[in-house]
Amino acid sequence: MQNKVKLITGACGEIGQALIKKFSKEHVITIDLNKISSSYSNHRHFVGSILDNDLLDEINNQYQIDEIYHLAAVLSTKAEQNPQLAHDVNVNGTNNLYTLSLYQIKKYNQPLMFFFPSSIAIYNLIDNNTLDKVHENQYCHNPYTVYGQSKLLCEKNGINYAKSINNFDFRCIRFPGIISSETMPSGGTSDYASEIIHAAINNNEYSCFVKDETKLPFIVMPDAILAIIKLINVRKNQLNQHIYNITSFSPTAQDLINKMKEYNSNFNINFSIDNDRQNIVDSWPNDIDDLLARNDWGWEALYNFNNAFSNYLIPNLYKKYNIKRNV
Ligand code: AKB
Repeated sequence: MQNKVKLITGACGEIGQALIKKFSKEHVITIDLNKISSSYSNHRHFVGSILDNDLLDEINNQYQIDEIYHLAAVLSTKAEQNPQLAHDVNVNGTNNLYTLSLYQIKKYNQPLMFFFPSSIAIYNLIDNNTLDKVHENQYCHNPYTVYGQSKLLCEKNGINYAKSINNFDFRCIRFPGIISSETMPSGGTSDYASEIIHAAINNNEYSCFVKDETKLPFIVMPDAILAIIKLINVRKNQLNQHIYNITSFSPTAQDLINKMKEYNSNFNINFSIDNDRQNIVDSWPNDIDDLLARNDWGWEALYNFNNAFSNYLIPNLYKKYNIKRNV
């Protein structure tokens, strides 16, 4: 019998690439529409779609899977532009992964941990602008975007399977915007944060598509990965629920710009507001409450707003772009 494997979908996305690195010594198989650039000896990559049932059957027949990290998704801006694609990938694709999990549980009669990244997009505060930190059960009845609706539906389906199928261990984090020094996001709406940072470090002019006062919760990628690893390693009986908020800092777009001006005083920025994207971020909370994650599995971000820049983003960006001195 071969070793059990972890399956990562959406492996070429930002979280996927970081997670593969983290699991470099473990037996991992991955799926993505794209070829993967880095590969480890214990890692087999399938180029294909989570909508391709033949591919999922092949994987089901060849492997025993004990953990699934289902990261493949169409993000908020792209989903609004292409709702049918978003529904197919985000809802039908996730259902296919649930079905694969159930086959595996039946075949091997072993627990299967299913990690699902949800998002602050499941909240809708478009008519309720509050400065309070939003709790897991608030404002989540009618997400503003197709993306938020699909994430919420998949959360509910995951919880229902976990309630009815003993070995199905469903764990989910609602992520804020994630900022990485390694990769650039695409298709999302919180992308402006990474775009500001990468543009400033390269001394490129940037046209910001949201207003300067726009405020969203964010974390940096090492904390996103830390959270996933912490959540999946905690004993199931320690978890009081399936879904957890996590966050670190909540800057405005102007705070991000000011911070980058500390590193590049010549950074040139203008605003060209995209009303559709502005409405999306206006529907999301300014801040979220992650007390449940702190209490149940000891969540705590390593990075705050200041040291995220001084200790993680800036040194790594200088390295990545081969910048020898402060720009
Ligand atoms: C997006 O902007 O769509 C994502 C998210 C907040 O889930 N980054």
